[in-house]
Amino acid sequence: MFAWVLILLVAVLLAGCSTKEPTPASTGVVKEFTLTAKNWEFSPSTIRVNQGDTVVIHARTIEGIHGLMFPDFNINKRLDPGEEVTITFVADKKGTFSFACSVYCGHGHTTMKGTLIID
Ligand SMILES: [Cu+2]
Repeated sequence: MFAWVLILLVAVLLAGCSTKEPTPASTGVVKEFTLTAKNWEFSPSTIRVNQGDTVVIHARTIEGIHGLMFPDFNINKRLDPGEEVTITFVADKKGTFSFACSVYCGHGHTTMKGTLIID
């Protein structure tokens, strides 16, 4: 009896999942960027891609310890000297979004920001 209830429950859950909105598909276009962080700026500070692009960012710090976060894409990485961090995500929504340093790095920390434009 319990097994049947369990099977029924799993079936209901699976059916529920299949009715979810499909996430916008990637166009298959990959846009790669090399991004450096230093006190207190990102270079480049503006990244522009098209909706559906897969964005690959190779990030590193050339001065101090910083972070790199894209709050709208649930990305938050720490940048330690001598290490390259690769971030990959699909630009699945149009708009202008900000990215910023997520590790306190001194008096310029709060101004350490960049812009992600998705057309
Ligand atoms: Cu910082």
